[in-house]
Amino acid sequence: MASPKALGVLFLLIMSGSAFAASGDNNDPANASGTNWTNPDSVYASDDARATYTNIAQDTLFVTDFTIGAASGATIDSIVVSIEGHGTAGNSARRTLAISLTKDGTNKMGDVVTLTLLKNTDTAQEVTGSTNGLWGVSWTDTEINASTFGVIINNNNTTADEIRIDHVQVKVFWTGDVTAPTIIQCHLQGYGR
Ligand SMILES: [Ca+2]
Ligand SMILES: [Ca+2]
Repeated sequence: MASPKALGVLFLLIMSGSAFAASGDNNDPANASGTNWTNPDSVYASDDARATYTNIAQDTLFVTDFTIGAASGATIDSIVVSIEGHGTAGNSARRTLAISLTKDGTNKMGDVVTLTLLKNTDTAQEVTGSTNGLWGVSWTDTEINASTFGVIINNNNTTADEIRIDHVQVKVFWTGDVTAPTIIQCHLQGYGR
């Protein structure tokens, strides 16, 4: 039996690319605003505190600053938006949202996709662009990592039935991490003697 001293113990920690971000991670927003939306920043977390909207003007809810952390030089393959919330109307058209993406935090880019919320029951639902997983838009890692990248949400209906959104998340899938892995810690203990 080898003595404990003779046993080599190797600890190796490798970090790749940007700090712990991975393709396909769920990302939470850190910025939200919208005229006539009440408590817009409630969309940051799934906690049953909700942003609500009862106006008939279809004002935009801007949700940005997702800190995606896509690798430098990566090819952006698809973008998935998840909306957790519900509506109060019996008529499903009055629980329907129009969802699109933005690069600059203000203007819609590419596809606008509709999503019908459930009645009075929070459920997280995922949506992707109708043309392809990129919402009909080309994206660079710089654009996807920008604090102004995000989701634009509008009530798709002009009635005052209440819309309630608990949580908004974005998943971005990418390939081609061109950043070489970096060994940041290496310990060799008790090896040999
Ligand atoms: Ca909830
Ligand atoms: Ca919430």
